[in-house]
Parts: sequence; C-alpha cells; structure tokens
Amino acid sequence: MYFGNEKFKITKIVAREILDCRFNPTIQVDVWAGDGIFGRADVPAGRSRGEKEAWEIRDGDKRVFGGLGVQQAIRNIHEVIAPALISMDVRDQRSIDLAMIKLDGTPNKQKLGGNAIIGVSMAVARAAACGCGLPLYRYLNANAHVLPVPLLNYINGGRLTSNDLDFQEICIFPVGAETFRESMIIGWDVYNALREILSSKYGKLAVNVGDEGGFAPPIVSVKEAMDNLVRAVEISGHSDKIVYGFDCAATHFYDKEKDMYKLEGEYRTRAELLGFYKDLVKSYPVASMEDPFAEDDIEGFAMAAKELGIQIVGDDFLCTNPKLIRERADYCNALLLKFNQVGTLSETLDAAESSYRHQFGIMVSERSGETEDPILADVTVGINAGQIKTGATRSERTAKYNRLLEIESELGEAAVYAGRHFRNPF
Ligand code: 2PG
Ligand code: MG
Repeated sequence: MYFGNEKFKITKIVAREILDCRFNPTIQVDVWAGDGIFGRADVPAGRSRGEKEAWEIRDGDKRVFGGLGVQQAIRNIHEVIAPALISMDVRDQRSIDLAMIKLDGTPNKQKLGGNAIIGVSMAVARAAACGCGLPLYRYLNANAHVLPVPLLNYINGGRLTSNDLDFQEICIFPVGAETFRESMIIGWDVYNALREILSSKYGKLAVNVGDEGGFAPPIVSVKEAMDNLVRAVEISGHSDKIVYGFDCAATHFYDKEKDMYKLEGEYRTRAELLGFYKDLVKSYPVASMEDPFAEDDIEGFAMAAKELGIQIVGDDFLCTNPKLIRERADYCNALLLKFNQVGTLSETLDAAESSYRHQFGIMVSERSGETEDPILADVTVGINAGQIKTGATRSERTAKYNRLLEIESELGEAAVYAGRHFRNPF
C-alpha cells in the first residue's frame, strides 16, 4: 500500500451506459482521484462466449434494449463498488481488484457482474497511469517495447456473420513485416485485393462485412475461403511475409449429444476433425489455430497440440483464467488473453505471467462487441505480447491499430516488432 499520498486517492467513480459496435449497451467507467487524476475505460462484450467466463450482468427487461441494458451493473458500481474503493490509492491495483473480488464473493463475479468489475479495474489502471504522467503501457511495464503481430481477421464466419462458414475467423498473420506500420501496409494491400477477388467471383454482396470488419462471403468451405485469401496475398505480392491463422471456435459446431463436430454439413469424430486440420496445415502455411475443439474437449486439444505442430491457442478453453491455464497447460501452447473473460486487470496479468512461465505464446484479443476504447493495445505492449487479434476494419478495430501505431512511433528505436518470433518475442 502507498500510504499518505492524497493525490492518488480515489475520490469518485462514475459509470454510465454507452453503446458498443453492435449497438448493444455496455458500461463506461470514470475513476477520479486526488486533484484532477482521471481514468476512463469501456467494457467490451463477446458473442461467442466461453462457459467459464466471468458473468456479464444484463438487465433482462425486454422493453429496454431488448433486455441487454446494464443499469443493474451500473448500480452495483455506484452503490457497492464505489463506496468500498473511495480513498484507496489508484496505484494499488491488486488491492483494489481483490477488494472487488471479495465484495462479489462468487467464483465467476456473478453478484456484482464481471462487466462492472472489469470496467472499474481498467479505469483504475488508466487513472494511475494518468497520475504518474505515463502512458498506460509504460505504467504497466518499464521494459515495454514489443509491438505485436496483428492477426487480421479478413474472412468472418460462425457467430460473427450470417453466412454459412463454420470457422469464425480466417486470418492473415504478417510475420514477415519489419515493423507494425509495415504490417498495416501489407494488411491494406491484401484486404483490398481480397475485396476485388470476392466481389468479382461472388458478387457485390460478398464484400459486406461481419461483426469484426472482415468480409462475410457466401462460402461454406474453409478451403475455398483460404484459396481466395491466398490468391489475394499472392496478387498483393506478400506471400513471403504472410502466414495464416484460424479461430475455429469449435465450441459452436460441437454437438454435445452426438459427441461429434458438424463441420461443412458433415458430422465428424474428433479424429476426423483432426484429419481435416492436418490437411489444412499441409495445404497452407498455417501458423496458429484457436479453439480447434470445443471448450471442454481436453482430448481433442491434446491431439491438436501434439500432432499439428503449430500454435494452438486456448480461448473458450482457457477463458484467461490462471487456474484453467495451470490445469490445461499440457493441452495447448498459447493463451488468448481477454480481460473481461476473467474480470480484473490483476487476474489478466496473472494469466499472462502464468502463460509465460508455461512457455506459452500470448495473443491479446478484442471481443466481437467492441467500443472505440483502445486499452488492449496498451496492455499488449505493456506485457510485451507478440500477438494481437483485433478484427479487421471499422473504427472500433482500427482504434486499436491506431494506438499501436502511436505507441510504435513514441517508442522510436526502442520498438521491436515481434515478427516471426511472435510466440516468444525475446
Ligand atoms: C473470439 C472472439 C473475438 P467473442 O471468439 O475469439 O474474436 O469473439 O468476443 O464473440 O467471444
Ligand atoms: Mg475465439
């Protein structure tokens, strides 16, 4: 505890209802301390959520925002959380997060709401950085210097669109760029080449975009989607700089009763699905696969981690939860890090640290329902993560890229783009 410095003591916490990029309500939190210290954070929302995620409190009153309002979570901030945190030092992130965890008292933050708690937790960090006169990434880490490789989600499927592609995200990964800025230039070239290919092959409607700003063409087959993407990469002249990544989000095509996966219209056993993945890895330079099996399919994950020879990322499988990371570390080799899955910044940092100690790669991730808040860019650099996943186009996604461009120029020569070392930047 940092006693006696009035300047850093929390004086006021104010939360309000705002809208995310899907026009759904979410929470914005302002934290004030001392004399003019201020931090603000917005809470994102997932659509393809893991069962073990921190609980998101929604009002349920169908007359307002179809039941998705967050007024109760906001009341919890004003009436329960704020009174307990007033006078605490904004730099004492861990004690503040622990105080909220204790006030909630449930294992998944069900009482006060994971959405309420993470909003306060992030706004506290921003206020602390403001009070210290530092950008957030620098406040989090004096040695922050790694710029992540962006996993650019150019073909959207699954729950992010209305097409029939089962994989949720088909992405390029510009590992051969020299800088983050160059990764954006490469991204622009490929995105625009892909637009041309898709609209000439499938018609104008094929270049409408999904929830994360990638195209949502009427394609069912993963290989067909990949062939188009690979062609776009070839046309743009960047084949030597790009590998590929998927978020299979397999929880959503798993049939629990049959214990089978329904992919591209066919029921498949675990072994058959693994065979499908092996074929993909053989056919294209795939470097990363997220949630290739359902969230509790340890057997499936174990096979993928052992036999595919690529990065296997746990999203629903790990839920950014330090306990799950410990228990499941042998069955994947990278963490998808989403703050609101676990519900406090301290636990998010624990999850990152635990992942590094297990020799994991870390990919910091947006949610499909984002706001303009770019906080995840700062946290990505703050933990020197080598990878970020934040969709494709549209301002709630580019806000994160823009912040990374800003950080890269601010760091100047100290900035290191993770590139081909994305799993282990140094
Ligand atoms: C995912 C994410 C983000 P959501 O599954 O990785 O891309 O989707 O936020 O809906 O969970
Ligand atoms: Mg996912």
